[in-house]
Amino acid sequence: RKAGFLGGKNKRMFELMDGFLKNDPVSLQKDILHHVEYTVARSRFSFDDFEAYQALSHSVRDRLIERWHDTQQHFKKKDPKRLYFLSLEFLMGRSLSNSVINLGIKDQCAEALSQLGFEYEVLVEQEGDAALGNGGLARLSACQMDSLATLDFPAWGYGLRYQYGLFRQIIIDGFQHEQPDYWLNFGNPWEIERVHVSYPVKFYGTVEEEIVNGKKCKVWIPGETVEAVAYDNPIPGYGTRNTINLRLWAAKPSEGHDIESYNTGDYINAIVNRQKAEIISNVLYPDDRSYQGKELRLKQQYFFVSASLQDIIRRFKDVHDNIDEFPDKVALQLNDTHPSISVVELMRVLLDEEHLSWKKAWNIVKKVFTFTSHTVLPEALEKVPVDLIESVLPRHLQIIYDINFAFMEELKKKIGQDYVRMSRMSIVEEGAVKNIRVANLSVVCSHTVNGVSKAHSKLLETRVFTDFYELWPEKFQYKTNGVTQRRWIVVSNPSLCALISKWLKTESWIRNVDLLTSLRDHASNPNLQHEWNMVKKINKMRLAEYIETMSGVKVSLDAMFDVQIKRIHEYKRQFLNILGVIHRYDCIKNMEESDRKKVVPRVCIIGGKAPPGYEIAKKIIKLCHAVAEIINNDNDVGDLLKLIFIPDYNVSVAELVIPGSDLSQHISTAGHEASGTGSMKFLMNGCLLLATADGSTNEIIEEIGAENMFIFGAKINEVPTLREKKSAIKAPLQFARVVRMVRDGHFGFKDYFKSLCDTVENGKDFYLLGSDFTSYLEAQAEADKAYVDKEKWSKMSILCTAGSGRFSSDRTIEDYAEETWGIQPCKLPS
Ligand code: IMP
Ligand code: B1N
Repeated sequence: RKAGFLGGKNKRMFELMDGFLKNDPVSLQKDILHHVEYTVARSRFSFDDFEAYQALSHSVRDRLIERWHDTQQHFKKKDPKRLYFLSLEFLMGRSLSNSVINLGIKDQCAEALSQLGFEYEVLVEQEGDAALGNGGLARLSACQMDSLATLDFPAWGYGLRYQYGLFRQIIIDGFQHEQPDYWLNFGNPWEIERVHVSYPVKFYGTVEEEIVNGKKCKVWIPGETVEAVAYDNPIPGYGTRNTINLRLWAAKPSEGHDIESYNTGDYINAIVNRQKAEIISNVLYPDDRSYQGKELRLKQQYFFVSASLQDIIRRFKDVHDNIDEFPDKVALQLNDTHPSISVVELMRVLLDEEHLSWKKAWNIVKKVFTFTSHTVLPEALEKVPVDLIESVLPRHLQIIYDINFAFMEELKKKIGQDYVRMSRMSIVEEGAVKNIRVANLSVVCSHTVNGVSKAHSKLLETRVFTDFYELWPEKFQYKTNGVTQRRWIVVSNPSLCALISKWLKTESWIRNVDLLTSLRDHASNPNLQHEWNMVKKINKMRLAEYIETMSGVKVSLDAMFDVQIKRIHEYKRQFLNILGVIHRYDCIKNMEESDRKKVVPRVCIIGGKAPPGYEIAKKIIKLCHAVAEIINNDNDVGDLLKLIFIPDYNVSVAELVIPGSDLSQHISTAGHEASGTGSMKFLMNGCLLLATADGSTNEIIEEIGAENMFIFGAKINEVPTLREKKSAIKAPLQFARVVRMVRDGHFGFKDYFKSLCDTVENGKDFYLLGSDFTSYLEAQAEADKAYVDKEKWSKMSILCTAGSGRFSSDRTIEDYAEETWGIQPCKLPS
């Protein structure tokens, strides 16, 4: 280990450090016991699993901190262009298991613990999830951070440190109830509080004019100031010492907060008011895809953006005097439109604080921002009422108007006086309520706009941003999403990981996932197939045990485990899945006893959270329980069919469920799932997909072939026509029959389910469940047929894993680095 310069006290300090912490089991044991005694403050002769988890985590944390320091120092010395990934959501899940794998110390930890009388696997289970996000978008950020670290990119993540993460779902009588997730209750060893890294963030107030150096300047006099305090979360790479940072901001009252009240002697009230500042980072919004233009949401967005930009500019200025070089050293990635107010904030800083000209400031802004859209529907695009911005961020509203004015002038030059088109493209939406279209702002101010799959990108070009695509086709790109094989195979499926390494005779695929394709050569090998099936069986056993403890239902391991886990949304069509289950049930009931022997037994598993205010989604959850109640207690059916709802689906539940699944469903109405990433995790784990040709599924088809999947339903370009014609087309009889069973109260709660049934009948059925139903049942029948042919199924399963390499976030990040961000790896010497 090298000290910066070896004179005086530095020399002494260097002498006192005996290199890095060691990773042999004895050193780990010493560290664990040290933390038991001095950090957790328990006696080393009496501590329980949770305390052991804490002590182990602190020992791992120490190792992360060493690497974190070295990495940051290295970045500082090399001064490469850095990527800053701005996201309002990160779904990190558990950190212990992931860190231990990435540090390469799992076996040593397990051995150290077993001699102390503890089991590594049991301690891992003590950790709660960090759930600072809703679903796919947030978990994607987490996977991408893992890849950025592993590939040695000089990158940082920035986000918000919510006190309350995504709500916990509990089910009472089949209904979803939300409980707060106060995840910091037992402390969080994975973060480092930086009390001294804090910035003031301003809100409200007025804008005034001042003369600076003989020039007129705008000055924002804020009405409220809140302090942003940094919490750093080290993100270790795999097979490298590089450890990058995820910096999350927490809101704290600022020193100057409400000085007036102190002066007027209202001491108690002044203290109470201080607490109000903390509300900003209190709670994560639990609705994905619905925007309500809430003041608190806007304040959250601006709060984290303002603090992050102050931090980024400060870091830049530490080593650079010339602000013109900013775009050579900084890339700012907007994860959807949620952080997009940062384009305006950077303009404001450059204009009002750096006193640059508009032209110079705009040139910088245009070169640093890149934007990724995760949405398909135009109506899901974020809009903020002008009145709201005017009150919360008065100076920003002026700048937005100025950006829009300049853009409209530029547009006029290019397209002439086409006012209809101009009003479509304007950042300002006129109407009864005047709104800022945040997506338009993001497209105008970014040099690159990415979609999250090939199909999504096409939709962006032809439906969502058509006018912009015509104007600037070169701005538009796409990077198909990916997931990290470290968490989704190595951490969550250790048996499969070992099997793959054995057959590929290397562990290199963990960093170089393309190597997985070599599994294709062995897909028909009976030995591999046998071992492969054993691994699946072990994982199914784990899952079956979980199901039994959670729901009391015993499931057969011979049954096909058929899984749909994701947020509950009408477009994701969990309702279609349940109607399919009802159809299967109905068939079994009406069949001759002798025919029942031919039925392929199924365990249908559904899990996911409904946004708290989304009534129809909540009814779908209740329907699942109501149907399960009847089916699971019907002796005619027995092991042939079970329906299970897994409550409180989250990242760690996914890590358990995905490896134990045979079949998984990704059945959104085509054209609605921008990408989908759950499918990729199943694919990696050798689980077959039953899916519509939507989002990234289209690319999975390209990679492993439709013959190795069960694809059904209308295609993206067929959906609009089907929608127009649907009132003229009668739904198939089978569909009408199962919906009728729900309507007639076969599963109880007749009145309650009425509005749910109404969504798919009487000419409505916006998500086309009726028109896709027949082909859905056919695909299900195909899956049954394939499942009984064990050899065929095993081969298909191996081919899934073999073809999953393209869906690694390593590939996504490499593409972004090269085509969008222009950054290079910056690796710590080992
Ligand atoms: P998809 O909708 O199947 O593409 O799901 C994407 C990913 O989001 C899943 O694989 C999970 O990692 C994550 N996810 C979805 N819903 C939840 C949730 O309620 N809690 C935590 N993670 C979730
Ligand atoms: O982002 C994922 C995609 O794989 C999914 O297809 C897509 O639905 C998802 C507002 C969202 N889009 N929009 C959101 C999340 C939170 C929020 O407050 C919108 N999530 C997606 C990753 O690309």
